[in-house]
Order: sequence, then C-alpha cells, then structure tokens
Amino acid sequence: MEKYNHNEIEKKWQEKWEKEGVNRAENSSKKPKYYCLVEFPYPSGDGLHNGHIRGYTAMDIVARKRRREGYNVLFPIGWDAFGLPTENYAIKTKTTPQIVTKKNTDIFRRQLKSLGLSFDWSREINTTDPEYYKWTQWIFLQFFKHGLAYKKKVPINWCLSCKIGLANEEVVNGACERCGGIIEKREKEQWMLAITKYAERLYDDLDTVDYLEKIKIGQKNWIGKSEGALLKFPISNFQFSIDVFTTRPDTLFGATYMVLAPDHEAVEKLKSKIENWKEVAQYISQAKKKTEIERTTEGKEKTGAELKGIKAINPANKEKIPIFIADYVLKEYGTGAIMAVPAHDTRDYEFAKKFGLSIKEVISGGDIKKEAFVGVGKLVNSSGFNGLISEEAKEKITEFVGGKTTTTYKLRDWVFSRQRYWGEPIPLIFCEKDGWVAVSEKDLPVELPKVEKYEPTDTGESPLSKIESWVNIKCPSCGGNARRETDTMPNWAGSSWYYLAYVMQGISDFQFPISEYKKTFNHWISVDWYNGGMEHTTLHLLYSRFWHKFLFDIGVVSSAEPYKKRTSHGMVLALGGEKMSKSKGNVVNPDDTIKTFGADTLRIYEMFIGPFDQSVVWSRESIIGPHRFLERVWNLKNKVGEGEIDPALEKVLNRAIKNITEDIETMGFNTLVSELMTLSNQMEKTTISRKTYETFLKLLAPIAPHITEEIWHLLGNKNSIHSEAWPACDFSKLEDSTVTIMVQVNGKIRGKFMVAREMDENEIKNMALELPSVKSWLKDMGPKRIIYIKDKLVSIVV
Ligand code: ANZ
Repeated sequence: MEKYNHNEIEKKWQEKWEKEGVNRAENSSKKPKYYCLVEFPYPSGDGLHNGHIRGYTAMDIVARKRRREGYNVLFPIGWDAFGLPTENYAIKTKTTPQIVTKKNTDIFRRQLKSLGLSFDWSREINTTDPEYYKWTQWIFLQFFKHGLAYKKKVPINWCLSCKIGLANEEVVNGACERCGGIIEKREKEQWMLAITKYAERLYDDLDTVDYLEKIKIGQKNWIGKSEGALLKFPISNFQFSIDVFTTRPDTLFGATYMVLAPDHEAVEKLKSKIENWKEVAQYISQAKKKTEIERTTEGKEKTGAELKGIKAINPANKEKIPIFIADYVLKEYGTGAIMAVPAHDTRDYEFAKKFGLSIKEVISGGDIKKEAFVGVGKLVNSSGFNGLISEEAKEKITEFVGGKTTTTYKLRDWVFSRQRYWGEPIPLIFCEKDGWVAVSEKDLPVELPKVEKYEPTDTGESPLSKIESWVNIKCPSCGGNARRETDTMPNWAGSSWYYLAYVMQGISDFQFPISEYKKTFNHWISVDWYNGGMEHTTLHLLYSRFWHKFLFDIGVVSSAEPYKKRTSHGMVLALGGEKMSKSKGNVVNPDDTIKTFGADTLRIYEMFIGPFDQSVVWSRESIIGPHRFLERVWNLKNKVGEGEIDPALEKVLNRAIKNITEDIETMGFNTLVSELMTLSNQMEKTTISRKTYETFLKLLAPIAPHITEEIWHLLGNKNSIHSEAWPACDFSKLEDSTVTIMVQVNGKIRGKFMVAREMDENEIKNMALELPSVKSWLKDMGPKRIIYIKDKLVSIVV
C-alpha cells in the first residue's frame, strides 16, 4: 500500500488556508449568517488537552458543513486568560502573569493550528488584553450606573490556601473548587451583581432556547424556583410577627414549632425575653463557622437551640408553639424562617425526633410513626379543611390566614470581588465626599499596574492596595483626594460576554458609542450553536445569559438570549477512567499524536471514540484504526475508473449522504465515522467512478480536512474541497420500490419472494403460505402462528 505523508500534507494546506484567509467571516454578506461558538480555552501550562480537541473538532465539522451549505460562518477562538493558576504559577516561578500568559497562549495557538481547525484567526481575542478588558470594565460600569452593582458586607467563603473569597458556587462539598482547601466564613465588603433581579427571566426564557434537556435542568436547579406562600406567625407578648416561606401551606395545621436561621434579625429583637440567652448565643457563634453545605446536607444530625420563654402562634389554630434557632434553616433563602411540619418534612421530622417535639399528621397516606410523609393527599386534623386535597387546600388555607402566594428563588446575588492581582481592575473610585464614583469612560481601560509583588495578602486586601501611586487618585467628580477600588473581577467576567467580543474584533477601531455598531451585532447575535463542557453549563452559562439580558435591556443587543442552541461533549479520560492531569502524569500530548499519526487521524479518532455526549477513555491502540482507514482512502484514488456507476454502490453512497447529513446535526459523530468506513469498504470491492469517489471525499472533508484537500487536488480539481457544495442525497437511488421477504418455517429459512414495498400484511402472509417450497414443509399441517416483520420476514410456526 502506498503511504501518505501526513506531516507534509497537513502543514502545506494549513499554511495555504491561512494565507488565503479562507475561514474569515464577512461582517456584511448576502449569505445567511451562522455563528458557531466553542468555549475558549483557559491557556493553562498543560497545553491543549483531548477534551478541548473533542469539542472543537465537533464544532469544526458543523462550521465546515455550514460554509458548504452557503452560510456566512463565524467560527472564532480566543483565550480566557485571567485566573488563579497563571497567577500562582507566576508567583512560584518568579515571572509575571503577563509573561506566563503569552507563553501559554503561544503554545495553545500553535496546537490548535496544527489540528486544522477552521477558526477565523483574524478575530482572536484575549480577556487579559487591556483593549479587551476595557469593555469588560465598561459593562461593569453600566451595571453600576443601573444600580445592579452594589457593595455589601457578606459572609464570604474564604479559602485559606488560595487567600481568596469564593462564591457559593465555587465551594464544592465544603471545600475550595480550585484547590480543595479549607473554607472559612469571613465577613467582608464585596461588590455584588444583582443577578437575582433577573432570576425570573433567566428561568422562564429557558423555554425559548434549544439546549440539551439536562442543561436546561441544570440551569433550572441553579435558579431554584419555588412557588409557595408567605404566612405570618404572631409572636406572643411581642407586637410583631415573623413571616415564613412555605411551599406547603396545606400543612399549616401540622406546624408544631417554628425555626429561625441563627442569624435571623428577629433573634436580636427577642433577646430581652430569651431565658437561656447564653446557650442561644453560643449556638449562634458555632453556626457561623460552618459552611452552608455543611449546614444543609441531608441526613446530617440536626442541631438547634430553643428560644426559651418565647412562643409563636400558629395562625390557623391559634396554638402556641415553641421557637428554635437551627442551622438547617438558612438566612438567605425565603424569609430565613420556617414553620416546621415534622409529619410531612424530613428535616423537620429528624429535628422533632431529636428534641421530642410533637408530630401531627395533617395529610393522610403515610405512616408517620416510621417517617415523614412528604407527598400530597387528603387533609386530616385540619378543622374545616379536612377532606380537601393538598392543591386546593394550599390556596384556601393561605387565604384563611391572610397569607400571600409568592415565588422564591434559590439564586443569590453574585459576589463579584476578588482580592487577587490577575483579574480586571474594578473601575471605581472611592471619595469621602461623593462615595463610589465611576471612572470616566474615556479613561478606560483601568490598566493593571505592573508590580513587583502580587502575592495575596493575609489581611484579605488585594495586592493592588499596596501600590500607593496607583491607588491614590483624584475624584472624577469633585477633584478631591480619593482611592481606587483595589479588588479585581472574578475569572467569570471576561467569559460572560466574549461571544460579542468576536463581533467587535471584526470591526476595525471599535469605539464608543456602542450603539453605532448595532447593525453588525444584529447580524451575528445570537450565537446559533454553542458547544462546550458539561461543567460550564451552570455557572458560565447562567452568568453570560445574565449579562446578555442586561445588555439587551440597555439596548446594546437586540436578542433576549445569547445562545440559541447549546450542546455538550463528554470528557476524554485517561486509561482506567481517570481524569487526565499533569500531576497524575497521564496526559496524552496531542503534539505526539499528530506527529505520529496526523491531525486528520486524531480528529477522526476523537469523533469515533464513542457517543459524543458521553465520557470516553483514550487508548493509543485504537487510534491505529482511524489511521489505517485514512491510508485506505488514500489508496482508493488508484482505483478510480471511468466505468459504469455500480448501482449497488450508488445506493450505499446515497444512504451515507443522508445519514451523515443527519449525524452532523444530531452530533452522532461516531456513527458518521462508521458510515464513512462502510462506504470505503464497499468502494474497495468494485470499480469506482470518479464522481462517487469525489462525493465520498466531500463527505469526509469536514472531519479530515487535509487528506481530502490533497486528494481533491491530485484528482485535478482547482478549487478547495472545503468550498464545494454539500452533497445532496438522491432519494430515488436510495429506496428500492421492491423488497425481498424471507420465509421461515419453525425458525429455518425455507424460501423467499419479492413484493412491492409496504404491501398489505395479510396478502404477504398468504403469498408466503402459497410458496411451493413452504407448502412442502407444511405438508397438511395448518400453521399455529404466523408472524410478519415488515418488509423483511414471514415466520411460520407449525
Ligand atoms: C413547611 C413545610 C411543610 C415545608 C412540608 C415543606 C414540606 P424548596 O422547595 O426548596 O423551595 N424552607 C423555607 N425557607 C427555608 C430556609 N430559609 N432554610 C431552610 N429551609 C427553608 O423548599 C421550600 C421549603 O423549605 C419550605 O416549605 C420550608 O419548609 C423550607 F410538609 O414549609 B416548608
């Protein structure tokens, strides 16, 4: 067999495509637009990993197909380069994050180019470029000006080893998401973004987008919408009442005690009458130390303290019930206070058992001696409401006690400050007289100053706070002495709007005012198809949807959602199913694979390795298969004859066109590859016409762009195969009008006959029984059963 020199061929075409700018998107075009987006990588020191390659190759296939279907395609790439690993590495190696970033992006760029991905490199972006974060800062200022960025003292999750405050979402199982280190609660003034103001729209608008169902569910769970009621519980001997939020007002008659979050404001107000204040105060200080996750984990032993000397009044039956503080109730959710219904809520049940509180059944259907019955059902022990079903009772009981139906969300406002160096400076200035003042737009970007030392501080101040010459500044409003904000933005900021940055990047000298460019934004936005890792389908996706909706509200963009469609690929794992990581030494370096087997082979392998949405295990042995396949494709060119088109082959070819066209849309990339393999097997068996071979190459081109381009030119074609129209399926070649029906008697084939496709079942059964060969087997016995499998088989049992 003739070998093909992948190294030479791949390099040659990559250079030519780049020189000719074949993948550039046009800002104005008569063609319809299509915007394909992949998650831009964080340029870590490990280089590109196989998970990136899997997702990027998939979208590359889509982008290539769209171009050939006549679309003006935008398929861009860039670097999400702010973040802790770079900063930590710079500290360790005594360089600067700027230098580390430059080095890493150079490696990533080279690697991505060596894969032949059809990115529009003219639009490359980097979130750490001052010309980029100028706009991140500009968007932040718009939030600030619209009252959606505010400073608040919040208990933050402080990672002792990263020395950084983390958002709740960044705390996983009570530990730091980045380093796995210990988290402590600390009170700190932080910039917050009011994402909760958008909770309802972020939830409801999921109905308008085409995301994988599991992604929609993930988003919904983060937002955590709950429909329920606010009910007032008067406090005896006090002139006020406490609101509780409940999703089950139908269980009100079973509320046998009340629980407040340990940090609920009412505790202070009740203090004078609390008989066991010492015990209560001690419990409060203990609870402070725990993270939210520790507090709320199911099945954990419940703790609490009763507020002795004080009672609440159940508004339904006027019974006096005890009040507790307990850490399973969170201050930030609902009203921070609950009515406890131990018969019908698991956590309340555990708590009541431990503290010997009364458990009163009000919904029938369970066995409350054994466990809480959390289902809905008929009301009992509920006075005039007995016999109603839960749904009805919810409304009636809420009305009866003067409550209010309401919707709550689990989503919290977003802690937006970080006390680290390698992030976007928050463009605000504090003046004693004017308070917080925005940096003027003409002074953006507020550049990160070059510093000697950017180690985090133990006091929790940002390292920027030590650079007096940078910090001290005149107030833009009154001209008096003022100080810059020294906190920086979280690493989520730059990626919250980057799909817009690619559009801006295509406009030379993009400037204020943004409204001038609305036409170009409107041409490209929304993104038509966005693929990325499953791990980014909650936070990043939610944050960027939030920013987009805000930009929509202030008139920058005209669509309510940034991404029309979102899909996800499964991870590529190391042998043994472990995550690939440098520290485990099990990373497969794509450079080696490309050198040995070629980018085309690697691309096919990554697509062939398993169902796209599932995790797969990398294996070097199995990469040989795709490589041999390409060698056979290469050799097929020597078989091309001018002879008649083989009708059988034509049928296989048209079926492949149909299936591959569909496979790309449904991300069935592994079946796409098998389809191509089957087709090439068929071609090896007969003479092939040039047209058949060329069509085959056109189908293979999106996944193996180099080898197909090379053969295409060897066949004498002058244009690029990647600008050839996408093959259309000739359906008349596909379907035979007749089918062959096999006939079995007692499980053995005894005959066959041809009929028209879709013929009536009874007629076919009769024809089978009339067949001479079948008749001889049946002799005089009547058949016991006849089974028909459409267009395939009649099975007779005697
Ligand atoms: C009484 C009740 C009876 C409840 C019952 C449930 C079952 P979701 O669905 O997650 O929104 N709750 C309310 N605020 C809370 C807080 N700050 N911390 C902890 N728990 C809180 O849950 C709503 C339910 O969680 C509410 O409904 C309340 O308990 C509790 F048979 O009220 B329920």
